[in-house]
Amino acid sequence: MHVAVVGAGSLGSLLGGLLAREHRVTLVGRDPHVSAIREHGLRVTGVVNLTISPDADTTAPARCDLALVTTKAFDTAGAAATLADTDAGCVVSLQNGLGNETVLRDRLDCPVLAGTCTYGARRSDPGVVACTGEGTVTVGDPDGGPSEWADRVADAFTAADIDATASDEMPLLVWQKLAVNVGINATTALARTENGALLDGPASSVAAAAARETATVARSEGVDLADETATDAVERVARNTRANRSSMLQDIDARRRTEVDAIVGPVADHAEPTPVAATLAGLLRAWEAERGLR
Ligand code: KPL
Repeated sequence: MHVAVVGAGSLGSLLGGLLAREHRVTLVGRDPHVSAIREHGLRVTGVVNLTISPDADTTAPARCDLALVTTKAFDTAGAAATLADTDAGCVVSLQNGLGNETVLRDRLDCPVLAGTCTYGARRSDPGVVACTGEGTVTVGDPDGGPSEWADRVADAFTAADIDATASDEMPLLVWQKLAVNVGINATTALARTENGALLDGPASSVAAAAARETATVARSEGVDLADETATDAVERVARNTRANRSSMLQDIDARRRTEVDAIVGPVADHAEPTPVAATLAGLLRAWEAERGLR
């Protein structure tokens, strides 16, 4: 299978490197990362160790069987533009936040799937990505229900030794992941702590309250996410990734724009009262505004 990965940041580079063990992979990203991969290959360090040579380019290939979108949520329209001239069999969003599949579907003429991924990744130098934790990939129709493409994509991941499943319950899984990201990313970004600090530290009640608000909003949107399922998921992920700096904290550390609008926005800006999420979003947006990032 030919897989194009649009957004060769940390997660995209890691998944592309792992998939290249079995498939032809084109990593679509920016220099100097792309040039480094062309010259020396991609080095994966940490939990998985390998050096591999996927294709790397700043533009998408003319054809591919599968395109994975791993850009930041605010770059989704840009990812769709990158893929506009690509004849792709199927596109899978493996991004944070809500609404990415709608943006892709509105702009692309092929099946679009939703996906979640629990691998941890961090990019250090050009051409290098660290795997900070092995995880699983789940793909499926964003509206729920069976999908032949989801089965095919899960099989392609599995063939490359990546634990993957196709699910017909993506709306629930996407909202559950959102609860984890609202609870963990926003809180750790503002408190400047590693994920493990949410297990029993002073910010743990903030993360749990934000997860409960996410579950309330999910239910009001017709997705049956229980409060306890959301708070349990936050606790489980904080435990499994206790040494990680969340992607939002990494953005704050690097003084980059965060994914606050796609992650916290759907909860903070909802008609349901969500005071904790609204406070988290307000503080993160103020941080961005102060630095001219929004
Ligand atoms: O997805 C993540 C992120 O950092 O974006 C979690 C699961 C919170 C791991 O850090």
